Amino acid sequence: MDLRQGIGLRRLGTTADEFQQDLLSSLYYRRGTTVESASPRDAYEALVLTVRDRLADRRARTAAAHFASNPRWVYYLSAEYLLGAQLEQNLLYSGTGEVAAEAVKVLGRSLEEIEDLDVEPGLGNGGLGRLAACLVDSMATRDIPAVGYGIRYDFGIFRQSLEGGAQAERPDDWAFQGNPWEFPAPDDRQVVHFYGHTEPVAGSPIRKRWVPGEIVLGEPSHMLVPGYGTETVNIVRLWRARGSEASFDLSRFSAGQYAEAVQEAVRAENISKVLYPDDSTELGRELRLKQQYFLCSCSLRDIIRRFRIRNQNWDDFAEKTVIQLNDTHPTIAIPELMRLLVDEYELDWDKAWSITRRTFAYTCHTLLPEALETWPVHLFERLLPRHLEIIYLINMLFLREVEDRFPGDTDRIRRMSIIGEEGERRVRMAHLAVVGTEAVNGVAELHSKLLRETVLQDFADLWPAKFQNVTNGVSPRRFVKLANPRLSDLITEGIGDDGWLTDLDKLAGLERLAGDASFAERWRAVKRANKIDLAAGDPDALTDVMIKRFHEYKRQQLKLLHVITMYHRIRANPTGDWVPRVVLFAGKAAPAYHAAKSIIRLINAVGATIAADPVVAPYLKVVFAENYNVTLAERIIPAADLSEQISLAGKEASGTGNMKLALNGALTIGTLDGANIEIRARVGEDNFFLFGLDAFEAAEMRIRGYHPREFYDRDAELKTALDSIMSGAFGGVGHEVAESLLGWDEYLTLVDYRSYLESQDEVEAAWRDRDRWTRMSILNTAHSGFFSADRTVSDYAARIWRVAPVTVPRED
Ligand code: CR6
Repeated sequence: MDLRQGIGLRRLGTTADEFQQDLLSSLYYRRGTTVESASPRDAYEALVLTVRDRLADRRARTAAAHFASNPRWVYYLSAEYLLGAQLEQNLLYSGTGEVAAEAVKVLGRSLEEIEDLDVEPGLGNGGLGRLAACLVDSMATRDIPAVGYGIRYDFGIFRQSLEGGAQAERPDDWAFQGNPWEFPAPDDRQVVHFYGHTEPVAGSPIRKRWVPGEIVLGEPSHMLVPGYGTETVNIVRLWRARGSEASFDLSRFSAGQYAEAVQEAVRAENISKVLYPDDSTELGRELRLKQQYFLCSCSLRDIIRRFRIRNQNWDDFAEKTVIQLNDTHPTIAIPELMRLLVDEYELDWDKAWSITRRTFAYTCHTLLPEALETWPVHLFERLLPRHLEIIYLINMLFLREVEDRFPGDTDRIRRMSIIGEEGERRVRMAHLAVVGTEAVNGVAELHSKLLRETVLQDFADLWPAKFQNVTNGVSPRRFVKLANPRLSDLITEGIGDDGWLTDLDKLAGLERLAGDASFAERWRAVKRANKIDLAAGDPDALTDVMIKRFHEYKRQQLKLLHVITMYHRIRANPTGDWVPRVVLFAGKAAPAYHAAKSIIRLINAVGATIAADPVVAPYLKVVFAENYNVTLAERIIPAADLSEQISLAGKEASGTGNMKLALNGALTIGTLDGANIEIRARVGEDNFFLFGLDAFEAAEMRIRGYHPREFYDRDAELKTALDSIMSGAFGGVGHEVAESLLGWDEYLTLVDYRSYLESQDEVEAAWRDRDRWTRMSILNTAHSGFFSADRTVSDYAARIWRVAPVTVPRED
């Protein structure tokens, strides 16, 4: 399929010469500059455009193939995308890395220098956002027709720095110099309504007219999402909020009221300003809900627009469309689709509801009650009056269904209602998401089981078949091939080809090499070279990493108690045979999460004390790498020996950092939580350091009543560690951390402390036996193939989406 035929466009070349020609064209015609006067930014943008053109070519062929086959589409709705830096990835995916490296010489710069200018889009917070990016990558790789929808935040994530050891936040203006990867599509702009009131429609008991109080425009742009080893290029479409033309008040401007003249436009634009605005104020909560609705309204209208290009009949909508809700943030899409179908397209309620229910699927990503969203009814009433009416009707019909199944069980009805009546009346978004979808899944076996047995138990009783598990996965391209080229080459050599990049189970081919001394030697050499690149400390020391968001349930404080205990042990016995360790932390704490920020502060205080102690410093080093993001993860992961996955069992839904680290040959020390369980089952008990309570024991312990002081009194080393914090041994920092551990210890840190330390002793024993450690490391990689996001996507495709791939023909 040559789309250029008939319009006289030339085919893009594949040789270094041709690439160079195109690079120079980009520089002259699109940057408007010359080789002599090109700035580093010009060189960067010219290269991006040249690479982007090659993907745009494939994108055009993909769109044509999709149009021709009118397939069933997956639409992924997500508040976050952490796409990572694009240039290196797109060079790999377009197969132009080598020619580009050659071609850029004409600009007098190396590819590496240019790549340094490629900043990652800051459009997400943590695992959920990175998962979204891995899934869209794998959907394209598996030729699944898909669009990811999101918001183009100006400030999707803050930049973290340390000031006096404490986290400081600054805005991260990731697109300050523009984002050359993005294609604006102003013609697909959407109009979004807020506030106002509803009015009855004559002749219809159900339909309503919504008279809005505010109108905002959603302007889309898209980023290309190429598949690896295939022709498919999908897109992520991101919405940015703008005021309408009418939002600029010219008469006020003329009267010198400059701020007032633009206030409405500013208010509109605030919708896509930041991700998860602080919701501790009423205004903040309203802005969050506004954002969620903005994403859903724009995306649904776009989805319907796309549907109607090739289809006329609403009966086909649910056949042609599946909309995956990434957590509850886009749940408002359910009543929005009802509103569009009933009020705007005039379908009757039952038909609309049948379509809606069959269209959506919901992935839950948490078990923490505080993370399950609820919105005050009064907020809905003011911001989205029509949606509240629709939710009430959905709820009424749903509760009737419950009553039919469980007659007289009023307690159950109260528990299951979409409207929570305890205290302030609130809309329970997770309930709405379960009621309005065809499938609900958790993100790891344990998580899905706990969802069915605890948080969503009533729903699982009612609709057992609705509940599924799809274990998360990660992109082997980004997190092995791009992040760890040395290991990738060694793997390819060991297995014989690079087919593992799209069929990660092939890593099992490494198993037979686990006992091969010369292979093991090279495996170690790769790790060592990666550690030298990272430059966090002695490359021969055990590199022990804990990289993830800061949250008390993840228990960075437990890792810290281990560090403090090691510090005391070494001081007490300076001539002991200690295993040298570099303990590396990286991660951000939510700006308003004070307890997490105190832990960061204490880590740095302990690190400084150790660094200044000549007895301990040769054996123990604490490093805090600032501003953790995808790019930094790609540097740390290849250098890790030990992966800390030490959340309290039952709290981490899945984790995906655990998978990335295991794939790169780090050994895991972890609890029976989230995907750790599945990692351990695959890599083998002998190759995993297990400790701590399981989820059942942890829940029991909480119920029985837990007194952290008892653990403190019983364990001399634990006592010493906590006492040293309390007595100010670490620059007087950390009182509140110790106090919360001794007072309440929400996440049972002190309970698991002893077991964790014992497990760390086993880590050291294994580390001392170099050959054993290397063998374990190789086996971790060999048996982690299951954790490819390609497998995750295949699971979704087969069990939830029921979509078939569409092959995009190669250019011939
Ligand atoms: N914080 C889970 O906590 C999981 C990811 C992706 C999380 C984490 O265990 O791996 O989602 N949950 O499924 C939410 O964001 C609500 C996360 O990233």
